[in-house]
Amino acid sequence: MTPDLFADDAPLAGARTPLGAQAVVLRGLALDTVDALWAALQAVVAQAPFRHMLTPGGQTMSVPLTNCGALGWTSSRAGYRYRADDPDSGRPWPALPEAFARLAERAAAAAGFAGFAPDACLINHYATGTRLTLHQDRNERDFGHPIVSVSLGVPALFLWGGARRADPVRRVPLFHGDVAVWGGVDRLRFHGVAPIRAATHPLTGQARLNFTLRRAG
Ligand code: MD3
Ligand code: FE
Repeated sequence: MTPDLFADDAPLAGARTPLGAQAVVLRGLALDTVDALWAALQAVVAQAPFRHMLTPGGQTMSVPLTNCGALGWTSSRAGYRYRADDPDSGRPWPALPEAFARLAERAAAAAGFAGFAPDACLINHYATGTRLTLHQDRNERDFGHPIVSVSLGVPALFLWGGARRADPVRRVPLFHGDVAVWGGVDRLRFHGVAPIRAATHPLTGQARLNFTLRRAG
């Protein structure tokens, strides 16, 4: 029989799932501020809608994205880079909402990274069947800063690899309200998201939203 990683409900809020020496999932940490996060997200998306970017190889990414904060992550035929303006509108990215910054600081501190002050937030929108292939996050200037990730909506299977692409991958379910923090020796681990299974969530419908808060500049 194939074990079903989503057979069980989300772990109790407050539980911690260690992924590495300096990487942890803080279960349900965002639940007490979801309404503020969701309202702020709607305001960001109204100014900077989700869009499909091209990979440097010319493929369309299956997961549309947008950004908020002083810097936003972009991909194009020219490569990956952070930039201060939205290439679709020419305007600065929407400001980083207070609710995002406060949660990021709180999560980072709870994971042992005191004083985290993000200047960039990449927001991914997952529809049923979409996925994120294994990759490293290495476009930020200083890998000494951690990254904080917040999951909302339908669950996902997070793929947690090692320092090399070919290293074995652990599958970790991520649920609505979970917050992951990784830095230090785990900062450059390969990771991805398995294809999203059909599901419905009362807040997000069929979608999963993930935002990653970073210190990019
Ligand atoms: C990486 N996003 O935007 S974040 C990305 O769910 C990205 O949208 C995924 O990878 C998403 O670049 C995953 C969650 C996460 C959690 C723990 C990690 C990424 C991690 C630990 C080490 C490295
Ligand atoms: Fe990533």
